[in-house]
Amino acid sequence: MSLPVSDADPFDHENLEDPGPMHEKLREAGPVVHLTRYDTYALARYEHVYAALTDWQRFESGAGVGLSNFRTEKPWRPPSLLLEADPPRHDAPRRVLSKIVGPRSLHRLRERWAAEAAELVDRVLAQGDTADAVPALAEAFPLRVFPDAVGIPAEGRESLLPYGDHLFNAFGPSNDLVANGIPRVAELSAWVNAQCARDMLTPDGFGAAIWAAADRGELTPEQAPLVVRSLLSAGVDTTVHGLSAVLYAFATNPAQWQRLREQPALARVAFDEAVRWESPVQTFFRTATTDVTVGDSVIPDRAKILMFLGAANRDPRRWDGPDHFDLTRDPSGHVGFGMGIHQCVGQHIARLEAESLVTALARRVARLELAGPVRRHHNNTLRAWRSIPLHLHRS
Ligand code: OW4
Repeated sequence: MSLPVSDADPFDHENLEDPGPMHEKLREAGPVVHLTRYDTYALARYEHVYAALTDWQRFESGAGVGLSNFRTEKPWRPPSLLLEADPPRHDAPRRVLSKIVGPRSLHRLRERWAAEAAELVDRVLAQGDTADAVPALAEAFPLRVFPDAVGIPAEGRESLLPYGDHLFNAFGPSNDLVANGIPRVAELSAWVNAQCARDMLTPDGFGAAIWAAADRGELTPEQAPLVVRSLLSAGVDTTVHGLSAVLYAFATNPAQWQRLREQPALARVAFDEAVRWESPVQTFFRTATTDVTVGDSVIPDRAKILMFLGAANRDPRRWDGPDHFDLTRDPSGHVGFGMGIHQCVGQHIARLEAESLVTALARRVARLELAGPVRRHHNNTLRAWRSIPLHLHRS
């Protein structure tokens, strides 16, 4: 029995700025590595991350998917019925939401979102040939179309980003990033929770559809607002940084932009390749429900296990030239949306947002390149961006 150890802190600022070198060390150290700093077990190879994600019985989510264990520490908000639950509690909320945000239901949004994206890109281009892609595109587009689709009012929706930022920080240790979010958490949570009530939601949105499922007895009236909360929690920061990732990928890989321009239908695969390449959600924890043998090592019952989605998505054992953003590759099987019963229920929304925005840009912009230094935003869970200055050369 051997157990490789590491004193790396995945949540320190150096690793949040550039996790690549740490990912490589963890992958090379062995199938599982004890992270002594947090007494948690790291999985960083694709094979083992995939295996754990598809084994919810031994790698549970119900004790929380952050570092803290709900069975011994009170969670900072009532747990999510989706992310932080396992069967059977997870089943009804998952079934209801998968239908509401599934590919068939989203069809009615395609034309509207294509038009919104075209308008936004035209507005940005009208202001000149440079723009900061993070606020001007990656934040502006989801903040426009997603809350509308859920059915919440325009007022206050700027609270969604800082709420999500704190939520994703709170999956990590109680470090400076979490401390910085605490002063606003009561205000932001109160606002988000208020939007989940039936009478706050427009009749045609995802939120109203969740309440209609409760009326049909598919959810209890207590479950409905928490399912709406999941959409508002998971649906904004993730797509903002996913869109930032695909824009950064194109800005730094001009040949791939030319390929997309020649073949606009590549917009969808480009987004999945960017999700593989950047892994906007870098990590989630699971909790062992029993002693689990991985390779030659035993993860003890109750231990927290940190799943490095970003490391798995660049594991050279699974991917050829993993560090290249390459539209000729088939990125399917990436674990950027997770895998198994918890795989991102909103992934079709994210893909449709990306397809809409990237297609609108490809129609109008012949070339895009960085116009200055990029800046990351550090978050304990997200591979996030603060600024991506772009030169947009109109076609
Ligand atoms: C990535 C996710 C993230 C944050 C919150 C929730 C889900 C939720 N999925 O269900 O509240």
